[in-house]
Amino acid sequence: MTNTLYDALIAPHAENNAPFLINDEGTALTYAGFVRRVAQLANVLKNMGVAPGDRIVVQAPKQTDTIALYGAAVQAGAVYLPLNTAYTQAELSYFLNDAAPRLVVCDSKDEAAVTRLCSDLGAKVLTLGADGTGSLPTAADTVPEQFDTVARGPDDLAALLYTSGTTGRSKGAMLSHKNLLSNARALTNLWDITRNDRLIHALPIFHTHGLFVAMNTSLLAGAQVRFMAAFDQDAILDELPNSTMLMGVPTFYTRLLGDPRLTKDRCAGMRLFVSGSAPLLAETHTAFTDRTGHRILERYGMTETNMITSNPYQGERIEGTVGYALPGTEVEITSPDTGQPVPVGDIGMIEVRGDNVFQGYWNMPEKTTEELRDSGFFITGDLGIKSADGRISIVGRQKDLIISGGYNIYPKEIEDVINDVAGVLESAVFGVPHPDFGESVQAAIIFENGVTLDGATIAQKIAPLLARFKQPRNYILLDALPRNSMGKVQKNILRQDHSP
Ligand code: MCA
Ligand code: AMP
Repeated sequence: MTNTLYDALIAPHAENNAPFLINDEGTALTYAGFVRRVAQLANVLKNMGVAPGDRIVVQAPKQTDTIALYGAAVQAGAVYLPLNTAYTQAELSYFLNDAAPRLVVCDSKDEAAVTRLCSDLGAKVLTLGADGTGSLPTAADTVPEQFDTVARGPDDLAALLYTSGTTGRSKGAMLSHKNLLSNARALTNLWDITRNDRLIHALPIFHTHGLFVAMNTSLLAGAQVRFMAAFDQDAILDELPNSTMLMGVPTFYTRLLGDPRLTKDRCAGMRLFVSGSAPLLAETHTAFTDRTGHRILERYGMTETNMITSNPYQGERIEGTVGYALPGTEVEITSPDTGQPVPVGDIGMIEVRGDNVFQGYWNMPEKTTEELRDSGFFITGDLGIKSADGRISIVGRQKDLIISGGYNIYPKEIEDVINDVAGVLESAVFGVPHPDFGESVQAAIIFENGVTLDGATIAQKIAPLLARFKQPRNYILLDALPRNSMGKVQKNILRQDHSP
């Protein structure tokens, strides 16, 4: 029986007694122990009625069992659907209705609310708490450590990851076994990841960066992973001398640079610092090199495509550029008007094709057609330049998107929620520079005639509907929104007038 991802990432470790996941308490789960736990969790999935192709929603704390559950979903032929733990019940309800999962694994503290949401959908609920206990681990403890792996081919779905949309509705990106494995292979080779590596893992595991870029490459290479429950600056600094790699968003690096304990000596054993998910400022890149002697390797990707480009491991890493197309991946810069390639050095839309590119959006064929060409090229919405030797620089975005601390926030989603508050006529949500998160969310509000609410009241009304990281940090009450002659809101003017 073959299963593309399981056979490459998990099966080879059945007899591997080297440490794999080392948690905050210092306990190490070996690779062989991981393989056994994956099988136990796959047995739980089967016992819960999960059939091949069924979706499993996971909104649970970062635990070794959470990552083993990803492996179990792969082994059982199911589709893993991780969700940001910050999402509110209102947001969760959308994903549950859209994805129609067979099983939802939630934090123990949310069990009652999630059970209520699931009652009409026929989805079962299991729990996994921040202390590692819950009905999921309890069920896994008593079932066999072997499981008959379900056959899955390269084009079968392995994961469904939601990414917010410019229309305000989140879209589920369908990722196949081939999409994930091809990218893991490309990155492992390019970054030279081996069993001698020890990765500091402080990212969340509900997004591509922490889940696929970090975990799939580690599994493929057999590397050790210092698996932190969350970003913890002290712990990262403590681990630097015993580790070889760190993967993070730019906020990780600006925070580390703000700490005098970040020194060349402390980083002497490190061989690779990777940054992605948001633009890394050239000044951060330079300051990091000056302080540590290491040049951060910046790469670029998307949920729909996995990683697209990377600065070289051997060779020059240039600040402000995201490097070359990964092996097996083609990048074209096209005219947003005609879709035809633009001359070298001109700005255009970044498009990408390869085994890394997803299969389309779940239940949204028209969105898929809009963004994924028949030729196989995916239209990223990012604007870039390709140099004569193929190096890509991102110069802007055609899509209206704010990236805060590596989390993507689509203004349309926030505007829709604010506009529903009684008394609000319209709103415009935009990002302004922020020293820690890169960008911070701001909302300009126009009220209906005769109505005035303060920012605190609006904040209170939208709080149950939007994850905290999406909520505006500032409300600007205006008489009118700046518009161009076509009537389009000029967010650049709002940004100019209201940046700190
Ligand atoms: C936390 N808060 C935030 C953010 N994170 N606010 C805005 N933006 C954020 N990113 C708020 C909380 O709501 C809370 O608000 C307060 O900050 C403290 O929360 P805490 O959890 O303690 O924050 P933290 O531990 O300091 O987290 C910051 C962080 C985290 C470490 C930068 O956001 C993070 O891990 N980001 C990584 C995201 C990521 O993995 N992105 C990859 C996406 P209050 O105090 O008001 O309640 S994948 C992707 O983009 C593509 C594919 C790619 O290329 O990788
Ligand atoms: P997501 O929708 O979460 O998959 O985020 C993907 C988006 O993050 C891309 O379309 C880019 O706009 C942005 N992104 C990812 N990596 C980088 C990077 N290294 N530099 C600039 N933007 C990036």
